[in-house]
Amino acid sequence: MLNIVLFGPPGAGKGTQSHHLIQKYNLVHLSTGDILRGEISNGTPLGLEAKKLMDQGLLVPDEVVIGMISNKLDQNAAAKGFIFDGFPRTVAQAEALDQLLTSKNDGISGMIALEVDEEELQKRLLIRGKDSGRPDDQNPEIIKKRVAEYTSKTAQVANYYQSQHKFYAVKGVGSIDEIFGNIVKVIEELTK
Ligand code: B4P
Repeated sequence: MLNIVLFGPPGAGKGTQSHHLIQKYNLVHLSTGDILRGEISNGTPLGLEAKKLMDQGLLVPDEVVIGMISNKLDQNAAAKGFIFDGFPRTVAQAEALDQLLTSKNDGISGMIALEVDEEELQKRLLIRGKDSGRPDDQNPEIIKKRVAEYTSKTAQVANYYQSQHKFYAVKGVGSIDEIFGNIVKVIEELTK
């Protein structure tokens, strides 16, 4: 199976590139951000709890997102592979994902990290905030908080995959097609 972790700070283009990748490789897209926003719009207890944290730019507890991913893996047992978008965001989540996949005789093929500077991230998210209505995209202070959460809790997830020799960095600035082409080159190497 082809299992890719698409990694990067908020607004790096993970969601954008995931949509292209699932079409090209016929994979299942698992975005914890999208799943959580689905829970919020359905008004579930989980969604109500998650919203309080997401609106402040904070991460949702590990056990919540790990449980969600575990359910999605079970629901998609026949998948050819997965794009993990926005997950894992902590080392505990990365360890849990490895355990879940190992129990299915599977594993992560590689992590692809989109590299984008903070000024560009701010710009992109504020533009998206104008149309998306996402509260976490509309306030520069909340965006800064999300980037701070990324720096303090999420950036180290790259070291986790680096130590397994599964880490690949791709420049995340440029046209969407150009970035997609560079991601595809990494995947072609991985699947040779
Ligand atoms: P996410 O939904 O994962 O949000 P994100 O990091 O902002 O999105 P992404 O990087 O995918 O941005 P996109 O491609 O859309 O998380 C939201 C919140 O959910 C988190 O803050 C947290 O609270 C919670 N959460 C989610 N997962 C969690 C987990 N595992 N553990 C704990 N909490 C979790 O790109 C952004 C914008 O840039 C778009 O408007 C796009 O059009 C634009 N763009 C993309 N590529 C571009 C390019 N090349 N050039 C110019 N613009 C580009």
